[in-house]
Amino acid sequence: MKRGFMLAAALSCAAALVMGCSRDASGDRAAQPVLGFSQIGAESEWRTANTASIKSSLAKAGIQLRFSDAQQKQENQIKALRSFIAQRVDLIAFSPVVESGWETVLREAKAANIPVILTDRAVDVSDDSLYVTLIGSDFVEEGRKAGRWLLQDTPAGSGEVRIVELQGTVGSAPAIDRMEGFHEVIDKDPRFKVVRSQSGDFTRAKGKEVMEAFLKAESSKIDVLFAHNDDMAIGAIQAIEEAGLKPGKDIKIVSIDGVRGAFKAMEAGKLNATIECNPLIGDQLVDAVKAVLEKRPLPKRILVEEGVFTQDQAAAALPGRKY
Ligand code: GZL
Repeated sequence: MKRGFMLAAALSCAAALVMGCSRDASGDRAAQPVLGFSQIGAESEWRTANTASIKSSLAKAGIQLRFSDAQQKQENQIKALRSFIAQRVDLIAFSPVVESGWETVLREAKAANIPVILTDRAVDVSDDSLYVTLIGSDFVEEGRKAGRWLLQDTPAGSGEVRIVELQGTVGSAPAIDRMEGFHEVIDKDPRFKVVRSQSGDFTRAKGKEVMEAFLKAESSKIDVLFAHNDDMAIGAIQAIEEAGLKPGKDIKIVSIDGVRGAFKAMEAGKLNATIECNPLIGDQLVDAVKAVLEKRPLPKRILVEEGVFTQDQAAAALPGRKY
């Protein structure tokens, strides 16, 4: 009897080792794998949808989630990652608020043999073995798509096109890359000139505040607003209306994300185009977690597919939008 019990215990422990399950409070092997997730915050409709997708997919997959909201502060994310390491979770995943400053804590995770998956945004590290994979969009291409939309929307032979730009969070991968992609396209055409560019930190409130400042400071006409996300564009729309101008007409607006609020603004004629940036990556994260636990190889980069939506498509597309 004793021998049988010992054998069963040994087999279950071996199974747990293979599945990579962590220890629960009593130090016994927990039944479910445990993932520590550090989310940037709840700064935008996009982020809220991203969090909902991750929580729902992990719950469906039976992966235990320890979730932390960093309120857009890097120091809170680093604290959360260190806490996950101390808890000896099976994996860590996070969306890094900015690209730099992660080397030390990622080395601590590596030293603890805890694999790290990046979601949404990239990190700038000297050794890319510090993370398993990055699941997210191609932000440079999103910036190019915004530039291409503007070129095709501008009549041939038009005069100078004066652009103001609401940047995302300073130092974040989407802000850096979207600006790069946008300029890669518009800088080829001398008519286009970015006359003001400042961060609105991806939020509606800051987007409105910075747009108000642009409108007050700019003596000459502003023709176009390029916003790195829809939430800042929606805030800017309020500022443009309060200045007595017509958003979408007096000032054309192109932004990025493709959230429901952007489709409603396009339906109202106040936004001209939104470049989709899909936040619904929960299932892709689950697939990556399972691959890591089962020691299957993963590509360093897992891309998310997305499109471009314009005003004329808004009404038909809105009912089917999932975020
Ligand atoms: C993009 C994501 C950005 C969104 C914003 O993948 O990191 O952060 O564009 C969000 O809406 O705040």
